[in-house]
Amino acid sequence: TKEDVKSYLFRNAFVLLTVTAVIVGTILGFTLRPYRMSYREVKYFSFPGELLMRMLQMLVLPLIISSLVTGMAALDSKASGKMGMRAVVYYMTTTIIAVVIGIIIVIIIHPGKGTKENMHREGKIVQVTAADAFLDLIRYVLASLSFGFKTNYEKRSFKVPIQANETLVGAVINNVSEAMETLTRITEELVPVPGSVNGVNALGLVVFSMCFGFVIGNMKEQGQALREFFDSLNEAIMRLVAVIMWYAPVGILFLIAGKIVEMEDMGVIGGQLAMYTVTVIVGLLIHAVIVLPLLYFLVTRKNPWVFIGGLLQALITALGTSSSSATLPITFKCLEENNGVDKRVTRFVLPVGATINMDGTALYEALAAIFIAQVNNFELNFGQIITISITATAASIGAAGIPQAGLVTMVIVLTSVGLPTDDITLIIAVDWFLDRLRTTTNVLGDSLGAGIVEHLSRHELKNRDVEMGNSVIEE
Ligand code: DAS
Repeated sequence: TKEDVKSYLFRNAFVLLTVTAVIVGTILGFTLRPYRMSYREVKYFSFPGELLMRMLQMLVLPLIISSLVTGMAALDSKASGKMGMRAVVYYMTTTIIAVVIGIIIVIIIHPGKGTKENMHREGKIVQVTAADAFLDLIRYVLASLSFGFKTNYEKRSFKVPIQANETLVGAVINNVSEAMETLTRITEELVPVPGSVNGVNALGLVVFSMCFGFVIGNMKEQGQALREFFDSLNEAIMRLVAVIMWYAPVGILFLIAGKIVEMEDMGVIGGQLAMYTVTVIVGLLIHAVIVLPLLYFLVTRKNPWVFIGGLLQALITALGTSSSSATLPITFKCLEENNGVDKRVTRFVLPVGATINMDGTALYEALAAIFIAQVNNFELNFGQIITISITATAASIGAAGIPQAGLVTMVIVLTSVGLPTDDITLIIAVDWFLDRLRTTTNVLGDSLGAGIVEHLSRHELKNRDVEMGNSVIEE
């Protein structure tokens, strides 16, 4: 119908605008670079981009809470249990595949060449065994649960960085607003991350909102008021998202241009680092362009490229913001409106995915750790490679969906095999760029996951519709 044609054009106008924003932003950035703007000028110039970041972040918190609560409340416990299982199996499988790709690629391409000078660094390398890591974990949990770790245990007495354990304990929050501060603190303590923004302890919020939604879902009439409240909150947030989407192309343009204007000179980036960058790109491409679409096709028998086409705006927003949390509102819009994914699935699966499922980050962490080992002439044995793959998975789960969080959780991976954490500085120069690519991969993984989980859960969803007397749309 005429309406359909209109909405089709409308949608594509959006995608076109966003793609144009990336191109114009890149050109503008490179054109202005030679003028060497001062720090202050760059800040002013990047203002429209910063504004987009902030607007999106503003929505993340109420969006995560309202969508998870309503998502959980809309399903019966059996359906949510099954759906949750499917999501977790998908997350784990794809994350492990990503890690394996990262390891294989970095071993084959071998971007890091140890030099004589690097050999002196060996003094810095501390051997940490799996037993050390395990003992530290137990000590930490005991200390923080019963005695308060700050007074009785000096943080530095742990061989394994405590933030790995803090992630674990952080899954249970004692104060919703405090949860939002935790991550910022951890981030600031470790490395002064350039351009880091206030983070949200999303994992704690996810767990809390799920429990809350589960309880309300089982409350029958008494829960009705709360169900309606969160439903309506969710709807209101999504309407705000619709407004912000109009501004998104402008924001993305300036985010990209601003970054190009302020980035370090390419000349500083040596041969090894360039090779490393290429290796990361190759790894991410294999995962995002081959593995994930193939998996989607094998499970659903639908064309993955049509699905990915509907996601373009979310993917470009991820590229522009380098934050999967900030992209979350747009991911919702794309999946629900362009790809018609059931809201009960997106609400339930997306916030969890954006928090714990980070294929790009996992691939990158394993790859970067092995690169650092190569630079240090540090021979990794098979056991250490396994350790890296396990800790890279954990580190990607622990990383928040904020810019360069993956760089911070790298510490966990490096320490697990005794590599010097100072060497993270070797890769900082290119991280702003690689961060954007891995964030895009992360968002792609979450979105395809929602499509896969919806397909696998179609019977439960249909049964629930029948039960609730909703009109069932036949496939
Ligand atoms: N940039 C993060 C994200 O939002 C993760 C990372 O730093 O790897 O996905």
